[in-house]
Amino acid sequence: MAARKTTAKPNVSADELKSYYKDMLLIRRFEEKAGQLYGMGLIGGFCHLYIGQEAVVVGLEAAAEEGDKRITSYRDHGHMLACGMDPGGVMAELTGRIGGLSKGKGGSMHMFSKEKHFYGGHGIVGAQVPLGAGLAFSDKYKGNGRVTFTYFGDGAANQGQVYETFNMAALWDLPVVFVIENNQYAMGTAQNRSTSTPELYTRGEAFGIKGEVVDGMDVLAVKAAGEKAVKHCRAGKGPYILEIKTYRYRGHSMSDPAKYRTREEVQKMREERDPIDHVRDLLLTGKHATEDDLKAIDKEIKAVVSAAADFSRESPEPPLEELWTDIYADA
Ligand SMILES: Cc1ncc(C[n+]2csc(CCOP(=O)(O)OP(=O)(O)O)c2C)c(N)n1
Ligand SMILES: [Mg+2]
Repeated sequence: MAARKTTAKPNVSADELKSYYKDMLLIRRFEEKAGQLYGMGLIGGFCHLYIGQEAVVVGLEAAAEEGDKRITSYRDHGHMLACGMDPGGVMAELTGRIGGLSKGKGGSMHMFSKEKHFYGGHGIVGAQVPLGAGLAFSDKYKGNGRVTFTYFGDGAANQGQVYETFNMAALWDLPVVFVIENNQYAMGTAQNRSTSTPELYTRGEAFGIKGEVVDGMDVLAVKAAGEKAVKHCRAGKGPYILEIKTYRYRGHSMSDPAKYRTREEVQKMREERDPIDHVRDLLLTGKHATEDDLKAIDKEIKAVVSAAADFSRESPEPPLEELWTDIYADA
């Protein structure tokens, strides 16, 4: 990806820009804190950080309306924060405490929110794709005008169940936006080593599904593409594919030896393409905010994240009896 030229006058209000800045910064600082807690041994099991990819969820949430649904993979903390789930509840789930969104029994990959229409958190690569189409099927059946954002990775895009889902979603004109978060790697495998046709946005062509490629380091580009996709779905025209080109700065998970790419590659992306720095530049060069305004936002976000971290350490571990609850649906 080429270095970006900052446009001083984007077609967006100062308040909107500030809210994207805040939302992305919350994810960044939250994930950094989660990384620290993991290093201190307070988080067990798997933990996949989203740092670098923040503009994807924040841009798409800006295109969503109340009642729209979202479902994603195990790299899910950013999605939860972006749709308004409580940072304390997410962090306490990471530390396995009763105050966590799954009462400390699910961990990083298994959190849900009925209220925010967030359907997980799925550890099996690609498993959320047919489930996302199922959610869209239910909305279509009810005729409620809602859309489901079904997120998956570039690695998952090579899975068979994705294509069975594309077929059914197109056949039934389901209101689902398939969001391929192409961060260029699937664990330690670069896309060019695993993928015969790298233009993932064309993968729906055989089923008659339109798609487009989007700069995932530019929150405004993501929002614009999201709005177009959502409009298509709400008009009853069926599914839409967005291949969003992004990049993860951290390893696949906390236990990644990171031998498959150079430090320089990561550093270059951070320096030239960072999605948060981009909005920061837009705010400053457009005179929508001063350095002091941004410092105040940074302080506010830090306070939210440190309160979440405190809660995640103070909340007790679930009592043993909790092992037998939430197993079966209420009769
Ligand atoms: C069915 C299945 N196969 C393999 C794995 C192991 N696995 C976990 S994540 C992953 C890579 C997925 O990469 P991608 O879809 O690009 O998502 P990203 O991690 O980059 O967000 C693999 C192979 C799994 N969890 N499930
Ligand atoms: Mg990937």
